[in-house]
Amino acid sequence: MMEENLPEDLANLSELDEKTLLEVLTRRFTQNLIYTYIGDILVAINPFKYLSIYEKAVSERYKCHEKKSLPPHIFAVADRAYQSMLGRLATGPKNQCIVISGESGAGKTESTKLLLRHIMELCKANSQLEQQILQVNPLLEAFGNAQTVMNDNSSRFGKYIQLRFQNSSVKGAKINEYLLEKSRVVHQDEGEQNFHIFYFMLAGISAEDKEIYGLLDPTRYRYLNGRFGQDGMVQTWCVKYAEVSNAMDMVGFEEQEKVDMMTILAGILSLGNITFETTDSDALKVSEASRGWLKATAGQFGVQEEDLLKSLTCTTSMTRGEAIQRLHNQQQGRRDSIAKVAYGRVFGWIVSKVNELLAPKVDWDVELNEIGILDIFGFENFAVNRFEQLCINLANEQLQYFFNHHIFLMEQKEYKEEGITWETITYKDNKPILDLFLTKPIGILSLLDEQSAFPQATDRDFVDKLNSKFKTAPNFEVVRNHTPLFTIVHYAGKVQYNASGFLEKNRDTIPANIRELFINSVTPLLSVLFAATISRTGTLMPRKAKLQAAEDNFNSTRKQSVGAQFKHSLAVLMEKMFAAGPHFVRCIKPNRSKQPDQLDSKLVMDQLRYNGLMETIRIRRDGFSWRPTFREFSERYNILLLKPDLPLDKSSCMSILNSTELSGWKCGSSRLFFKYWHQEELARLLERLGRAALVIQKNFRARICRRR
Ligand code: AOV
Ligand code: MG
Repeated sequence: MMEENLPEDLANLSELDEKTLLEVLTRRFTQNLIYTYIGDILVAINPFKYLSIYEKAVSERYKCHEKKSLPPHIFAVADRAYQSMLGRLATGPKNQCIVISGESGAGKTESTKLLLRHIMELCKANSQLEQQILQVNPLLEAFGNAQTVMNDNSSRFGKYIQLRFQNSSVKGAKINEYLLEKSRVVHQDEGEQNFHIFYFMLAGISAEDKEIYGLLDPTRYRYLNGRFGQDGMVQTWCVKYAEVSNAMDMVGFEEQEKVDMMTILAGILSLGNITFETTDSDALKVSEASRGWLKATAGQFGVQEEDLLKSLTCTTSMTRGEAIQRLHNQQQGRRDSIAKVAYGRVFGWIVSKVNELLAPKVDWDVELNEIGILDIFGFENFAVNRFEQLCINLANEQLQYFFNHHIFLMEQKEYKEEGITWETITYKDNKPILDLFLTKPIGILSLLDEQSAFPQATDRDFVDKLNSKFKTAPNFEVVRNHTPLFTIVHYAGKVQYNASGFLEKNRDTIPANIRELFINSVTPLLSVLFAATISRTGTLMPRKAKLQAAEDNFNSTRKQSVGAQFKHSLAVLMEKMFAAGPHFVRCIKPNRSKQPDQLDSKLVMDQLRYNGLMETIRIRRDGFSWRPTFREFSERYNILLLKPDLPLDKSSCMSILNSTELSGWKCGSSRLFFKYWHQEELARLLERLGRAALVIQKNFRARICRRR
């Protein structure tokens, strides 16, 4: 195939079959052309190497450009979202969302960073706010990303970044985070690591600070599996630590807050080294050997040693208003929950602090428009898949559904309603899988909640329930095994889940005495984290508002299970996204070994298939992605006839269209049907008429004013 046979837009392929599609993408990839359009959708193949296509000179060219005039690029998506928000491109909602999907390691987070960078360039943000917004990423990645077998920098939380604009300039940002994988703090599978920040800190901290925080030889920490930097990463981590520390300063964290954060992290590491042994009376106690760690942890957490000991070994329960204490024998589990909850709170606090610092500083009545960028954890299928993978994969199902809904469902529904001749394109609808998870009262999450409410229920009971309810469901498979296993046939493939720990993780309760322990900490940040209310919107509330908010939000969400909370936040997110103008980036992973210049045809083909890319090409080639109503269209383009007071109806639309050379559009009963490129052609006509139109508009307004 010659260069000229490599289309930049797959919707222009005349011959369409899987083989051709794969061949085009492969050839483009070998020429480092990682981006390809399907109409207005961007397909991006992870190059796993540095490409010179992100330099400043390039991003300059992609400012307010015409899509056809430049090769496909992630910057073009940012530009389009920005122009759409400003209403420069077409009719439709002002708020925009960019939805990035793809499996783990496909390049979503890197794409997000490039999008952010380009949008900041586009709006020529004032340099401080711009820098702050850009610095949030290294900070969140340090605390929320980790090495997994699929991705060396895998996002272990989902995020929706909302950039807020007043006209064309950015005024602030807000981040929503979803479901940090806290269990990673205390356990990592083979070939995986803890959150980056632990390694960065241990590698980058000065000898003096190490002493202050009470940090010891990194290979001694059990939560790091006794491994540290065998692969020659220490130098990199050291640089990263400086970067994170710098990012914290830039975003606006105070010195004391940084010190507290690091001390808490050090405390978590020491805590992990506390072990237990059986006493003569068969109870468990802290082993003699780990007395030193107990003391160290207490110091780092700023709590009394006896209090820490008590919260590790005793359970307090309230019976008839009286606190009853009893020894329990799950110290190890207790130790790990303390570590998880402390880390989770630190992460939540960072996000809330960032939101506080980046909140738009404008009057309340100023109208702000928004561009949201969604970067979640990609589809995962490991050797062992746990509760976290179930939630992650559910989120991916939801995104796939969002894509299908926009691209196939809504569009084809409108052809039918409006009497457009159309040969239906079938696509793989994943609604049944979503229903399997979300239906009330018998979806997987509801059944999980039901079981979680019984203190005596086991993970086995939960799986038995699933088996009996879903044995005939098309996307569920029963697994006969003494381990509680079950299989879900996801849109992106079959995943076998191990339900051990599901109930406990779903309940995620913090024992009362752990909370009390931390409230009494002399480390200011720790006591704030446990005393203060972190509102649902992610901001720390001032003390006054606290009680009320505690009633309103916190308590109610606390009582909810993790599954129910996640389901709720997904629903809120979807509502927001459905109301915005969507832009899609579909990331493809070229190989499993994270190598440059290697494309595994089978792996890529699988992704093309489950993403529904063949069908997407077909609908973008034959279909009409822009479908304004007569009113919307005439309201915007009547000006092309230099008669702004024409009625907003079909006849005006026809007059406008007949006055242009546009072809290939169709007319329905209440709306017009256009190819995505028509938007640009009309925008160009508007621009050409711009000056004249402006003058006319001005005169028109003046006339109205005089009349009044
Ligand atoms: P993900 O976000 O989709 O996975 P990342 O964006 O973290 O994946 O990408 C994984 C790795 O691929 C990065 O760390 C880079 O090394 C490389 N990479 C991705 N995109 C590019 C690019 N455009 N140019 C150069 N290298 C790239 V996960 O978060 O695991 O679902 O939870
Ligand atoms: Mg990621």
